[in-house]
Amino acid sequence: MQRIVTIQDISCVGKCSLTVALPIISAMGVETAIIPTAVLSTHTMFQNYTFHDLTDEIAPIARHWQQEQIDFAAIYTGYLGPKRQVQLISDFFDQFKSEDNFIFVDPVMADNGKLYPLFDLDFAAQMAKLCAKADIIVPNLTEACFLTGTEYREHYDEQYIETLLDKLAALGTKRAVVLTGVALEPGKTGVAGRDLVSGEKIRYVHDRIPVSYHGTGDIFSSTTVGALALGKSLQEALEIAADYTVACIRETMEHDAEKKYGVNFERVLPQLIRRLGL
Ligand code: PXL
Repeated sequence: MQRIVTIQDISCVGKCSLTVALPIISAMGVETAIIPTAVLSTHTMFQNYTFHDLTDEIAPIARHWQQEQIDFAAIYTGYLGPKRQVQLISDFFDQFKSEDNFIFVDPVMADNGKLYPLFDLDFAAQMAKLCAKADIIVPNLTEACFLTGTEYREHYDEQYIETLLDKLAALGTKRAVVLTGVALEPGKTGVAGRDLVSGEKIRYVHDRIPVSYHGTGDIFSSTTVGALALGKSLQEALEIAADYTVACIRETMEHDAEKKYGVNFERVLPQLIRRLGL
């Protein structure tokens, strides 16, 4: 059985970060080790959330795992808390990266042209250094702009996307850079990326559902990592993840209007499992 490790916060209510990564990747038949970087009562789109920083746990956990010679088929990072975590995660990569595994960084920090609460430009600069150590990165358009010092645009064309991909590639990421939420045609959205080994384009276009639920980026990344750990190609993994995310949104729209509670990914898991032939 494959084992991956995911490093991100645990927001106790709100279906994002570890509360989606753990169930989804586990349901895909992949063991999911975790390092919780912080415990929050909810994610930061709620008001008055609590935040307990677990930064000091990262290095001792890593040391113990080294003593136990534990290894991982993938290292997947998402939302990271205080800035000094980035250096600790970079050290973790040095300790656990091998020839046989891959590092997947979702540089969670921003959306819709704005940084999330608690993040600043210096964090974005640190995150760019982490992206340099990754095999695969999956920023949304806003995150890509903050990572590369590019002006964010609501309306853009293929040339803007290609330039952004050039700049992301220049960060030093090894295998692929993938932009999420790329909408070049009316009513459609998808991913646009580049395989940095072959130079080939990565594209997937699907229906755009004009509602924005919290945590869907984490669902997308978790599913992509799970599919890659199962041996799918990056193109296939991204398609599986995008289709699952869309299915989660459709299922939720029928029942729940409150966006900050996330999507009903649980109800659509059987569909994902069937598609994977598990
Ligand atoms: O889904 C990204 C995410 C994860 N964790 C926390 C967040 C967010 C986005 O706002 O606040 C705590």
